[in-house]
Amino acid sequence: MRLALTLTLTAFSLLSSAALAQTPTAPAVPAAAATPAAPAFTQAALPYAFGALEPIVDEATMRIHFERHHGAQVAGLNAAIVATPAYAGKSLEALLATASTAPAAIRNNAGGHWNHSFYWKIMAPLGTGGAPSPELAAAINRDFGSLDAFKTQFRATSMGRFGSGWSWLIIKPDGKLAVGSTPNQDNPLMDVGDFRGKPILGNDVWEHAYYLKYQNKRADYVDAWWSVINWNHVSKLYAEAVKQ
Ligand code: MN3
Repeated sequence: MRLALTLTLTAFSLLSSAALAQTPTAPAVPAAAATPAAPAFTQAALPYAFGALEPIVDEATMRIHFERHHGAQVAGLNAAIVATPAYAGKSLEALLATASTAPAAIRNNAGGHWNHSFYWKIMAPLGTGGAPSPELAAAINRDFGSLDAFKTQFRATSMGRFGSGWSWLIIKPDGKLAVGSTPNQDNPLMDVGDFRGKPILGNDVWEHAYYLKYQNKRADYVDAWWSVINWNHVSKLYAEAVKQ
């Protein structure tokens, strides 16, 4: 005990001497903050209850889709960034913009996280989603002829996606609206493919989005889905996009 105390005191006096020997010419710089950990991506809460889109999207599908499918993509994205630190600290949008050169785990999970976060918000319980704003309605009429003609094209695009993917309504760089589809978890914000622009509406046509209720009948899901569109939110996205 005495030895330990002596050693401690000796060490202390040595340190003090060393400190006194220094003649700082500049104010002491605070110790550098610890390097922040890579920002973990997190899943925002659903803007409604799991059963809120019944009977169009059933509660079990919503729960599994949100908790397991989307949840796994958020966890997978965080794990992929830990595995490839060059991607740490980038925003989700930045990851999408460079997806063509990213590892598959980054591309797929970043896409999945963005796509699902978007998808939850462009839906709303029956009777609450409103209608396209006059500005959006005018743009739809200008570029598709009518709302019904747009829906017909969107439906055909959704049905034409072989396997898994998404169908989208985007604003192209030239300001025009366009409908198209992307495979897997790709989206029009990625630097891949030639269908690029700012999405304002998108439907998940992976079987996991509809199979429990609609089984193989994707067309029934796509047709029913219009009644839970949050046109108020889609109109807001349109207004924001054309303002930029
Ligand atoms: Mn999905």
